[in-house]
Amino acid sequence: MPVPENIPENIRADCKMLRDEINRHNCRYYVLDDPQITDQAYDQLLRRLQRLETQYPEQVSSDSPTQRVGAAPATHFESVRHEMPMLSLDNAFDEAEMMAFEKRLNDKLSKESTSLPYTAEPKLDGLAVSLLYEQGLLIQAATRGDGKNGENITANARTLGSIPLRLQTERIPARIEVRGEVYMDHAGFRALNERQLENGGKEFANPRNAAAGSLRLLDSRITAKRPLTFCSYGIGVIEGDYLDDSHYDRMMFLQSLGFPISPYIERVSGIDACIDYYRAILQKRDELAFEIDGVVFKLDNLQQQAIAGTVSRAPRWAIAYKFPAQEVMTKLLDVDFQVGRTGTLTPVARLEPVAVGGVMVSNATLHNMDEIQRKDIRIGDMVIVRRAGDVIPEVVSTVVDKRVQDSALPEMPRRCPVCDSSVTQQEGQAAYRCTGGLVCAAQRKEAIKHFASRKAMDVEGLGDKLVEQMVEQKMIDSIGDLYHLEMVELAALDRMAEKSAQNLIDALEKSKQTTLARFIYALGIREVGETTAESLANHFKSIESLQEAEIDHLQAVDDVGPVVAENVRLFFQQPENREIVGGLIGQGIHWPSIEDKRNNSELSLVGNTYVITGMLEGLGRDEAAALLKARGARVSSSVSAKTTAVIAGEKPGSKVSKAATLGVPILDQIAFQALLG
Ligand code: I6G
Repeated sequence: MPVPENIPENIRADCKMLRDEINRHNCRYYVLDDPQITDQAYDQLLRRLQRLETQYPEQVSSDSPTQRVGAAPATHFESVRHEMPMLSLDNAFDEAEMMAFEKRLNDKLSKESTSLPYTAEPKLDGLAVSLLYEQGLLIQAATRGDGKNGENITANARTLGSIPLRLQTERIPARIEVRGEVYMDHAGFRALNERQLENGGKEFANPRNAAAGSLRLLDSRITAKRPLTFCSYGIGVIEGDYLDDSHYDRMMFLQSLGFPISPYIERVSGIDACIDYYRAILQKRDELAFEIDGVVFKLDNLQQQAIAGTVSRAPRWAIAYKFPAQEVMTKLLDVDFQVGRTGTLTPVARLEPVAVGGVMVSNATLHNMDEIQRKDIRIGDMVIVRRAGDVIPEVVSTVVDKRVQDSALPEMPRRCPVCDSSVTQQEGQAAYRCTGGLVCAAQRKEAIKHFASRKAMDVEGLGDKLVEQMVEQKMIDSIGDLYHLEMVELAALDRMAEKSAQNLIDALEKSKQTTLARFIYALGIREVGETTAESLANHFKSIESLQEAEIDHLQAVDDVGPVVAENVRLFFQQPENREIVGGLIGQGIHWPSIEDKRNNSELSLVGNTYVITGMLEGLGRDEAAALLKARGARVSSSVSAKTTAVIAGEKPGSKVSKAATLGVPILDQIAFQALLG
């Protein structure tokens, strides 16, 4: 290609350098999961390249990282014929079906129950796409469609940072088709749905629908804003390069070309090891950042794959061992209303019991009345219930086609189902509240549970069931009564041995030594979380000053806006609350004075802020945070220039690279121990 004369050599070199640099960081982020620079630094590189390309439009090439913003809307998607059909996978739902799979393979390979080698990886719940590269350049992306013909979604695929526009290594096949899954992780899905609601759009029912909908938008500029990720799982067409005979090695080859592969990919030997792998991934399922619906096993040896062959639309050499479904249909029997700590009434669906994701579910949240109306959910309907990640089960939608005639819209009760106080709705808010305050047993129970919880007063052994029993049996009425509890009363409770009663008394005694921040948090003031409680404690330094604080003074505190300030003022305006606080202190709850902290070598970290990342040996992250806080430090979840140091255990995340970029010191476990003395 002739080089236009008017572009100085140094500009061309700068553009190339920036493109290479950006592509290298893309690879570190998406492929190696080990970013080296902050998002801001990455954006700066991209903006520098954009400025140069605006000035010298001849420098813009289709594989430039600036070209991921999307193009003008299309009118339709063209149909694409897959050179090699995109097959589907056979499923197994239990161990017997896995055994049958292995037997079929052994028969085909004329083997007598030997341990065949497999490649195992989780099955992402997204949608399959094919990416075609010629001479290292992405020339076409297509959906799976019916397996023979898909839709050309090249413009949309180009907007995903995890899809290389140009392959990065020397050993590039002349032509290669990479197949994989496009998905949306939990965090991206939640953020997208929030944005959809804010903009008056429709929520997506699950991450899979959100990914499919986003990838099939005619306007790729919108796709560019959707949190989609690609992860490869195999090779389709390939020309002009020698490939290994092992599927696992081929996946490593794809990684070396710049394609993300599953971080959980493993080689396993024999069906028993496959089943162990399945169980291990099933256990991890709720902790993963994205949804998976099973595990895929593939014969690792390509020659064996060829012998096993393909039946109808699925290869005989692969199987998806599916997890129990996380979305199921069941009947909505009734709607009850649960009263929370601050009096909010949450509609709760009572369901015909059903197994969701391997767990029996008979209750699910309906969030609030606006949600019920928006989703048009009625008692008697068949509804879709979903349980994913560590979130509580929820009713996602109703199945209108199955609606019976006498189905009824749930109604918000006018009086609290627990204490019969009136129920009100504040203007502009979706929530309805019981006005009973501490008169309401439900609010009292929740307030006590919160007070005793780990991040508040941390009363070991005082669990939810016990609190409920004690309130129901009128042993306690409020948090003020907890420290009056006596052995004899406790030992008389159901399933409470004398030893456990004594342990609880000891735990209550131990909890009296606390921090002002924990105490403020434990009081359960509306919208005062841990961080706000800490800011209030550091600012006011005593509960007395906090009690007397005026709105203006409260608003001068970090993290405190008008709503929180008003909540704090209202809380301390109530004579009963002041009485309870006074009573608790009278019973011996105490904390080190914040003034003292600066002089006390035990509390020597006042004014410092730490971020903890990775795994510390023999110490949970919460415990490490507690040790720092006990010495007066603040613990934050994000690194900024104001962070004193990052404490990095094993397998730290991107926080370490961010700290390095910002020049924030990084302490390993030994340095951390030294810091604590
Ligand atoms: O749909 C699929 C998801 C994941 C697959 C697949 C896969 O491997 C991890 N592998 C094959 C061979 C096919 N579909 C056809």
